Amino acid sequence: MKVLVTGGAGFIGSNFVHLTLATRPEVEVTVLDALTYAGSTASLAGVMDRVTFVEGDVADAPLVDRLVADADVVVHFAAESHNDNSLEDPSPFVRTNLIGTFALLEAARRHDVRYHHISTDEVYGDLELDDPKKFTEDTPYNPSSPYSSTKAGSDLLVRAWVRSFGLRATISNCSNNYGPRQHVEKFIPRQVTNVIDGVRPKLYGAGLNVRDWIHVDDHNEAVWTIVDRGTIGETYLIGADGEVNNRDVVRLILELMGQDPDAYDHVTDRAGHDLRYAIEAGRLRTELGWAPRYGSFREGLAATIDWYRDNEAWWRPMKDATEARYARTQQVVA
Ligand code: NAD
Ligand code: TDX
Repeated sequence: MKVLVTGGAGFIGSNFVHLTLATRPEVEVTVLDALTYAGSTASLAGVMDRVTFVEGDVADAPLVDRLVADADVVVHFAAESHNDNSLEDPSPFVRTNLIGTFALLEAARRHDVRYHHISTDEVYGDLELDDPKKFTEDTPYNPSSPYSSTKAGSDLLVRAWVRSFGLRATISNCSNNYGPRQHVEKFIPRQVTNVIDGVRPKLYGAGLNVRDWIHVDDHNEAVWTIVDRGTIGETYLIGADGEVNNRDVVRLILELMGQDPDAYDHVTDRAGHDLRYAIEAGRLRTELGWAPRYGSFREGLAATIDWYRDNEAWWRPMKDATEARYARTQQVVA
């Protein structure tokens, strides 16, 4: 089987490539990645000689057409992925997340190639802290940010291509991922690398916002489960019942790294900051038989902290520029 992995030099995509090569020797992997600030071939260290790597843009329709024509399956991870960046400049989000997805859908339609679309729970907006309900496949779309609205738009393109053109596609909407090779702009790697550098973690607002954490390998196992056994045209929510508020995550990072759990700062809150995400993954569990392997967030987080301690050469080149960007918009408030 030949798989085209877009965004395979980013966080989740590179972990997907490593997992695929380790567990599915029969699969031939081609990676298409533009190597933006968020992508690096260093994330494919050790496997570059086992993949076909193409540096290019998912919005480059002729290139995408050629690569999709040669694939049996497309798994589309490539995206502009960071909410804070989308508030500063939405334009690359519209281009990559919408125009890029459109180019892939048109190529998959022309060549009748199976397509799997990677998306996020953020398309559903947010929940109140005390809402007993979680997001399900039937929750109405209600995105808050330029990032999540472009992801929502891309999901709707996929649904229309299934209905109107018979595209053989599935969609998955996953909750917040953590694990190795996540960019230091994101919450957990930012705080872990701050602590390594002797800098206090930075909590947006009061820190009561809740995210539903899942290990990246559990997400990627679920993606393969859907590619293997998912029903064409369906959407599957992926989550591992990992709800924790941001303050508790920061306190746990500090504790696991041998620091005072109260040694963090509150900084300027994110505009439009979603309060809570929570996934009900019943369809994936009961219909397709998937279950997460990482039972303990504490253990998964401890292993992730070890990865950042052991791989400073991977993250150090991006750390200063990331913090300089944050310093322009965020001040310590308490
Ligand atoms: P990331 O920012 O770490 O990686 C994105 C990758 O896409 C990078 O390698 C980048 O170079 C590449 N890319 C960006 N623009 C491109 C373009 N125009 N053409 C080709 N390649 C391009 O993102 P991530 O966190 O790994 O997210 C991957 C996917 O998973 C995204 O679709 C995101 O919406 C989705 N998702 C992420 C999470 C999460 O918690 N990180 C949760 C749910 C869903
Ligand atoms: O320094 C920080 N301090 C802080 O309190 C940062 C960077 C974030 N936060 C908060 C904001 C969020 O409530 O932590 C939470 C997580 O923030 P991010 O890592 O930016 O993730 P989020 O905005 O929840 O979106 C993530 O999950 C869904 C991914 O970045 C998306 O790509 C995915 O779709």
